[in-house]
Amino acid sequence: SNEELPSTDIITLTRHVLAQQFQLGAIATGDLTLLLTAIQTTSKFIATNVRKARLINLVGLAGNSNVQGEEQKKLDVLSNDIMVNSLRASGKTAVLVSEELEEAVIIEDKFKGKYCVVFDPLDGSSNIDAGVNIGTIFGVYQIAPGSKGTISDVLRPGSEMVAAGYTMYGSSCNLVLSTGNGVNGYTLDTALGEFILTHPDIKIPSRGKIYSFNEGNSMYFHKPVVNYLNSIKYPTTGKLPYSARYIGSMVADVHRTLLYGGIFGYPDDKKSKSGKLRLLYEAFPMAYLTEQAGGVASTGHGRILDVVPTNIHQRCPVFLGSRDDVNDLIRFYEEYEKEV
Ligand code: P6P
Repeated sequence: SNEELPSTDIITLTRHVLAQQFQLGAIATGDLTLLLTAIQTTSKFIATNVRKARLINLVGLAGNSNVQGEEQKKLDVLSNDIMVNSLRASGKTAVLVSEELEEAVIIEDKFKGKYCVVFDPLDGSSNIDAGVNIGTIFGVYQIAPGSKGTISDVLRPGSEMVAAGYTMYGSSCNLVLSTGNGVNGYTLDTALGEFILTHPDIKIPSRGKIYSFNEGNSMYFHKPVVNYLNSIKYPTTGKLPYSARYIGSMVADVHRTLLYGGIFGYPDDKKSKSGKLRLLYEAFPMAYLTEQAGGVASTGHGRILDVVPTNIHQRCPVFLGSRDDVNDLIRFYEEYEKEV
């Protein structure tokens, strides 16, 4: 019969990454692929727990113990524990930085590998009760040649990352990843327990029609941001105004920006002098993905990926998205800096 035969050529994340590593020639030892497999496993665990937590919250169980009566760990703590344990057990990591941990984790020699992973295990978790999409954000450095794996291996510009990605937990579980050769999106097939390639070679449109800022901070915004926003809300050149979309969960706002185009911004302002988003495990990975998808990611004063971190939890202003839109914003900073 002519009904659609199931595709026998499904491309799993692991197969796709391996194929890309082989394209890089013999240097690929498979270590990065194994590390990414560990990251995939954590994403599946977290997806399950996020879904379960929604169910448990929905049935409105009393207090904060779950059906087994165990102490209900906060989801972001649980997600952090899953990631630290899985990444350590992979034997491929040397240094871990988590939004949940004040200090970096230096992996003991027995389990030590050559990669450093910086991550926010469950970004936007304050939104979970509202059913808003939340996610895991991660970036990967290879330890510097000759280094044993210390904090200095992660206090490096995002341009030195070898991979970055996020997993978004929503109606489906989407993992978006780059290992330096473009950006690909995978969707978790829960029946197979595999991430399947669904968005090959994501390219962000050169210009969009959406701006994504928390305008509740408008009274604190610096002049260049005010002037830029006015230019797209009250266009004088006969163009249509941009549409406002702000979810308040970085993974969801960035995912929409990568697919639809436009600009996402969390500026520094009079209230937050370096903005709110963290440099290592929010700004760097999202800037890496944005550039790999053909977009621009700026602090307003320079390329996000060129920033040299001095503290693993420092914050950074973020403007990222379509090339033409972010360049428009940068021009307002350049004009302002000429005036002062
Ligand atoms: P605001 C979530 O708490 C988060 O860290 C990011 O996911 C999100 O982009 C940002 O904060 C939202 O912050 O101040 O607009 O609520």
